[in-house]
Amino acid sequence: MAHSKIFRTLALAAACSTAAFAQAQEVTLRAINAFQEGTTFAKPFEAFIDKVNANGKGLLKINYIGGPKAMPPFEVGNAVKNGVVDIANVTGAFYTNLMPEADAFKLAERTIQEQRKNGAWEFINKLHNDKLNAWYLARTGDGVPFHLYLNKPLDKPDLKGLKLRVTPVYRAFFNDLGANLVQTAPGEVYTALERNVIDGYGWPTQGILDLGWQEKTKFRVDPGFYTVDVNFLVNLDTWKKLNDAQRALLTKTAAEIEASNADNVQINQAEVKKQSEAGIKAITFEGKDRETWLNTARESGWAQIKKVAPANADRLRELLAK
Ligand code: 173
Repeated sequence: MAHSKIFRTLALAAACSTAAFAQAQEVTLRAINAFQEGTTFAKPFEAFIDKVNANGKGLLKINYIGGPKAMPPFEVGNAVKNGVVDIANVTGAFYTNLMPEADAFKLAERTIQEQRKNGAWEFINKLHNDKLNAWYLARTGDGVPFHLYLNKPLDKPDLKGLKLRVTPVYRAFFNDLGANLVQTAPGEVYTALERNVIDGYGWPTQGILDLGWQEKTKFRVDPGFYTVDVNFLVNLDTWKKLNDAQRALLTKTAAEIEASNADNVQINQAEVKKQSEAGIKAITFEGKDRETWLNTARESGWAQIKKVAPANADRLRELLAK
């Protein structure tokens, strides 16, 4: 009797200490989103958080602080760098102040899966390590191009006289075609349209109905250009402190989310249909105009990278372009 009682006591103590150990091991990461909660470019990250939290019990938890109301989009890169947040969802265009090379991610003509094979991911991860104190965990947005949306007609690839809302994504291209530019965060586009202070704006194929912009938009210019990059970044000190199982969970879940980039082709089609139902008309450049539009986009984009990141521009083009 005495023996079995001692055994039970020891077993209980062991169980308790295992539980205590597991609990001490669970890490909570603070997450921020550069895109408004629930909108198109926030969603893959939100799906990522849900999956990690469902599968990470006792190991790792992500505390989702939220979107641009919690932090202005152009400050997210700095917050990751300084460790104010542990993980973030943010496009390269919002952190070119810290990493000029981030303006090149939109110029990728290879999927993230291809980039993980040809060394592009590794090169770009190293840039994030060095310049942003971050680990480049995932890239979403593959397969989604950008467009110019307008409230004035346009019959050729010439933007003279137009005042356009931009981010670094569109800056060199629209500038080289003669436009006047004003930079805003996505959250200011609706008001700018409403007050007629812009004639148009750059934005991807997806997402313009999220914030009601279809009410204030007449035209979409086709074809689209470039490819969206919306990246999951982890503060590098946080990343290094995680154990193998925690890192493996984040890496595996990131790969699952990256696999769903393949859905974008279909989502683009559905989105174009919704735009058309909302009354947005396509202005489609064909033949020589189409060539001028796309070539100017690409060459203005790369010329800009050469200007702001001369040491890395050629290597980035080799790795990202075809
Ligand atoms: O705000 C923007 O137009 C922009 O740069 C962007 C980048 C990726 C996805 C959506 C918007």
